[in-house]
Amino acid sequence: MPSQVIVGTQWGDEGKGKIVDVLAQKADMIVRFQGGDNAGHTVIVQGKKHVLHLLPSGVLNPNALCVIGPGVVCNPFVLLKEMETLKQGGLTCDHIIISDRAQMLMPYHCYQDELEEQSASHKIGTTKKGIGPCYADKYARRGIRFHEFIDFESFKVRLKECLDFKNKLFTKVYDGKAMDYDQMVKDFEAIYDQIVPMIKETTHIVNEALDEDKIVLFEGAQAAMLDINYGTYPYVTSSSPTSAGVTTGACVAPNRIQTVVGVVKAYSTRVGEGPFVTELNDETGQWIREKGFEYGATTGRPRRCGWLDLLVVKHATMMNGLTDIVLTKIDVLSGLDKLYVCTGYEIDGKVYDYIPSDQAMVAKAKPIYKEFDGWKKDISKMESFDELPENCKAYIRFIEEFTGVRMSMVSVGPDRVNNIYIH
Ligand code: 2SA
Ligand code: GDP
Ligand code: MG
Repeated sequence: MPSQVIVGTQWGDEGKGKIVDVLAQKADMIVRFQGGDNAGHTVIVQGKKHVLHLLPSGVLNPNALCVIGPGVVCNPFVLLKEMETLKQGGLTCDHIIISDRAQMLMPYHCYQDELEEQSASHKIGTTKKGIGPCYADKYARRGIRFHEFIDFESFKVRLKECLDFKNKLFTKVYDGKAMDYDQMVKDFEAIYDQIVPMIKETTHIVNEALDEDKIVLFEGAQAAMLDINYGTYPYVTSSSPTSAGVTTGACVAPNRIQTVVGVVKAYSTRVGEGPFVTELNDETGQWIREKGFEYGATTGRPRRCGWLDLLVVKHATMMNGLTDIVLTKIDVLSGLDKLYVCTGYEIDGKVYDYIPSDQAMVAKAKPIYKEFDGWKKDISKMESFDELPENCKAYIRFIEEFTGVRMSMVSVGPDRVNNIYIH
């Protein structure tokens, strides 16, 4: 299908980066439409690991245009560092463009994120990459967009205005330090020549590619439960990491979206604060963390681990209009005697088959589990569905049945080649 959206269905880190890289091998264009360098997408090709934050995970295909779309909050310093790392590894970076409408994530956004997290009574557990403050400025209409960077003299005036405002906030509200304007101007001057040639009007580029039936991937970062409207608010990120986010974040009309692939991890993880109904604060949780190497790809934080919550995946199915599911990391579960999948919540004696909006209620929810027998065999080298142990097949089929979405692929290892294609 020419237009494919790839989104996370849980709390992120489902392995979207790996799946986008696989699909990108046949794509003409890969577009990021939300988020920023809070994302951590790991791609492994022939044993070599690449961790991407701002760059689309399809960047390893040098023939596909990589677009940092209008809905992204882009820290230009981080972007250049990431490109530098790729270049040092012998990869090309001349196929990357930034939307002139994308928000510039500024050094003061990162500092604000840090100060806000420090002083908050209810910490969100952000990545401290400045994401929330940058989106807040965007919607307060005081953000700086990339097209404003091109005329450096007027950019300096905007920077002064914005920094004066932020410095008042830092020193008077947060008891923090003022940031130095002259130094910031110098830092931006130093990256000007590298950034400006990448700034383009991307909405036409993307829509023209769709007109020409080119294969365009829209790569979501974070996931459904971190969605600003429909996630576990306030413990969410500040964007819409869903297929709906593509329409506003990449300027693509809803009727142009054909395939929506939801990436489902075979168990649940979450980084940061907020309710997590199937969390395992025990040896099994620890076992999954170590076996699945569940540590933040951006911050290195240990991820909280738990059983698969199909209420969460069902919620993601509805809000994204999933046409396909790709299941990842099921190889991690090999070796367990029993596995559990959550099919409902019990809250104050009442059974819920959907996720309530009030997080205080979700925090009280008791998971209703369906039990599965485990399997012992290592499945990470298997190449067909038929080869999988029967108990593993039953687990997979139940996910398909419960969500009503066809499973088109099962990922059984982190490398680009560790996949079982089903449909
Ligand atoms: P933010 O920084 O404002 O977006 O944080 C708000 C919440 O969103 C969560 N969040 C994430 N959750 C999972 N993975 C993310 N990316 C990194 C990774 C995270 C890391 O791939 O591992 O390295 O820690 C990501 N980005 C944001 C965040 O934890 C907050 O709950
Ligand atoms: P993303 O944010 O959704 O792109 O996911 P991350 O890259 O943050 O985290 C997923 C982790 O799981 C990475 O370390 C991947 O290399 C790894 N991974 C992806 N798919 C699989 C899989 O099927 N099996 C195993 N064992 N690891 C996987
Ligand atoms: Mg990640």
